[in-house]
Amino acid sequence: MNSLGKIISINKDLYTVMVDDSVFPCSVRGKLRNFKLTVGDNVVINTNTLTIEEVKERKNTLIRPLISNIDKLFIVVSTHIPRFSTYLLDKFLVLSEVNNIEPVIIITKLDICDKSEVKEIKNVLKYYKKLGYKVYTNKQIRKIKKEMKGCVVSLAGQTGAGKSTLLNKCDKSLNLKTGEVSEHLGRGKHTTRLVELISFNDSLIADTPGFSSLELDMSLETISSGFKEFGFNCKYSSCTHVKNDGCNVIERVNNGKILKSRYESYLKLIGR
Ligand SMILES: Nc1nc2c(ncn2[C@@H]2O[C@H](COP(=O)(O)OP(=O)(O)OP(=O)(O)O)[C@@H](O)[C@H]2O)c(=O)[nH]1
Ligand SMILES: [Mg+2]
Ligand SMILES: [Zn+2]
Repeated sequence: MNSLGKIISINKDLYTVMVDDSVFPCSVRGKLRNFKLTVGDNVVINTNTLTIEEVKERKNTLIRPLISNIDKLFIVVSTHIPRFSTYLLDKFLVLSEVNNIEPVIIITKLDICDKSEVKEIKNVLKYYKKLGYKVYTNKQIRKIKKEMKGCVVSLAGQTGAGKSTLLNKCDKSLNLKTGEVSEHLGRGKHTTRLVELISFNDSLIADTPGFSSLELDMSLETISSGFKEFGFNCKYSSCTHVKNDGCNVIERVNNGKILKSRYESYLKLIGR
């Protein structure tokens, strides 16, 4: 019998496929052998032969870790060890925007962050809220669980940011391994290694390794489109916002309408 399911983990040639509440260990056959299936793929399986027969079109795919069909990206941002980085945050936001994934920003380690620094960070985050992004702290578990409901969610964020810790707070029985952050390096050691979708709270969640080597392999136009406040009303239709000759974006950076660090992230992402 054929059933529609979702790949929740891949280990070498073994594909674990979830159909409703059951899990089937499957292999791949025929022409699909040459196709790189990913966690999150919606597939048709034959429940007698335990083979994947067909893969459905994806709505998006993230690479490193490889995962498809994400509804929401929980961007976990540490305020202290590893240090708060608007650049990383902006990078993940661009990644979400261009892949049509709703981003949710979750701030961690406020308890060990300097009070004055917390104030500064909260001020910066006001700008993101004004852009329409949801921002929570990792203490707001009830709200975060509500965000998950009915969704396929991937976590993203630096190693050591507190992704696994956050999921453990959502559900103790998950018992995900969390790691010590090296004080010296200010970063973790990739405690989470495998990518798999975990089913809980009426949602599917991927706790991911830290995306430490996240590269945005995108064109300048695509990166630019990921900064939603930039808009398209510049002097030139194909403005790259790097020359100060009437560029609307630069003007808005100069008069404080666009957060300076956002613009700096943009320049860094396009290699300027
Ligand atoms: N003080 C404090 N420590 C935290 C918080 N969140 C996480 N930690 C600690 O930070 C360390 C790293 O947390 P993890 O949850 O393993 O980080 P991760 O993002 O899953 O890291 P990788 O799996 O390597 O990507 C652990 O020692 C946690 O206990 C927080 O809000 N406050
Ligand atoms: Mg982890
Ligand atoms: Zn411009």
